Amino acid sequence: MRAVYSISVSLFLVLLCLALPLHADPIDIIGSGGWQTTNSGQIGGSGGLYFDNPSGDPPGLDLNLAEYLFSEGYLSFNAFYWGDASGGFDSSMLFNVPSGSITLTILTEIASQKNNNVFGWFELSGGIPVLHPLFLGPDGAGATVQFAPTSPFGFYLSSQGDTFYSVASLSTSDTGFQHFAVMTGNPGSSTFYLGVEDSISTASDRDFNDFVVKVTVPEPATLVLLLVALATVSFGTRRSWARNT
Ligand SMILES: [Ca+2]
Ligand SMILES: [Ca+2]
Repeated sequence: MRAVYSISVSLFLVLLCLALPLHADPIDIIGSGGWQTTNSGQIGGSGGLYFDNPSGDPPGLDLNLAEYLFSEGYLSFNAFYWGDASGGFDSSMLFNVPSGSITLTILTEIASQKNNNVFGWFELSGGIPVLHPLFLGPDGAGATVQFAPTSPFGFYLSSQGDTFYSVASLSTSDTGFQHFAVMTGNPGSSTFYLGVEDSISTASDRDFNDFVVKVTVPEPATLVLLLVALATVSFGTRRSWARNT
């Protein structure tokens, strides 16, 4: 009888999981854009994508965000970026992630202000951003941090008295211009890359390599639930079979 009860509960869990959106992406971007594919013809400083512009950094470091991620092997061609299909940005990006902590690791900062720039996440309280700094000026490549944001949340970067938000309408300068770019090898994976342009768009190279972080997010809970439920069914069935033989 207990075995029947156990199997019934397990089957209920499986059905519940199947009813939930199993294929929800680990990170859900709230904005007007979508995941778009890149290809070799779009990358290379041609300006075809809003973050793919010729970098003004010194020779050897003059790789924009996409060029940097490709050359270092973090991504390969036919990766994805968040924006519109013609290469333009989504001016307002907020993020939802499954519960659990997110891990950020600085990959590089190719910027004259790298020892002064402050990066963090923000939440909105009555439309006003509440800032939570994560990396201060001295933090550089290899620095890592874990945090558990309140979803939905955004990212910000403060540089030279300006603060740029992933909701560009909030930015203190260059308002409306998106200073953040998100790329991934697979929107269903748990790894994303974020690049930031730290200067106003009319006076910068728009290379988005000024602050580059790797973002690792938890797997969607529904998948974990399903695996637990399936394991429970298997265990209950085996116990029931063992008791009846
Ligand atoms: Ca730049
Ligand atoms: Ca730069």
